[in-house]
Amino acid sequence: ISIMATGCARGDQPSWGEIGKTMTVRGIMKGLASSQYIYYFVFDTDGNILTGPKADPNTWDNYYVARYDGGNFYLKKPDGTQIFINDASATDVTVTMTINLEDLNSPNSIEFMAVTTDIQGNVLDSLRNYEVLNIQYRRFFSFTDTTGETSESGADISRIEVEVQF
Ligand SMILES: [Ca+2]
Ligand SMILES: [Ca+2]
Repeated sequence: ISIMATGCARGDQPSWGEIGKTMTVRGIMKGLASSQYIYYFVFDTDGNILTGPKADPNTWDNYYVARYDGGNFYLKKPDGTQIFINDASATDVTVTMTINLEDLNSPNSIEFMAVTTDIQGNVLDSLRNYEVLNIQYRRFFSFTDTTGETSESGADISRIEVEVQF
């Protein structure tokens, strides 16, 4: 097990193409995904499963925040830097982002939250609670979300799937 942290700043240059571990997150909505909404996947990698992201975007300063926003995919880091997520899509009812785990500081576990908002930032749906992803031991996770029934079905999270590729 490597415990070496990649602490050095690498600027804003994406590191795609490196051989490494990636994690694909799929958010499956009830209706068609749309650029009328912002889709967030939030990752807490502090190693403490007792803390994790809540639904309120104003509380995410210490987390890695991936989002689909205005047709582009971004990953914002706790230090405020932001990179593009190039391996991502929003097709039909599914928003998919593949993230290099090095860009999350190579965690063994992640506290994960998914949230949708409108363009103004009002939360439309989220998971009921954050989910703990023990990616050291498991490669696939699936969560059904039965909360957040909204007429805005494109923002109503139905299921989240997370797959780790080594
Ligand atoms: Ca935590
Ligand atoms: Ca929902």
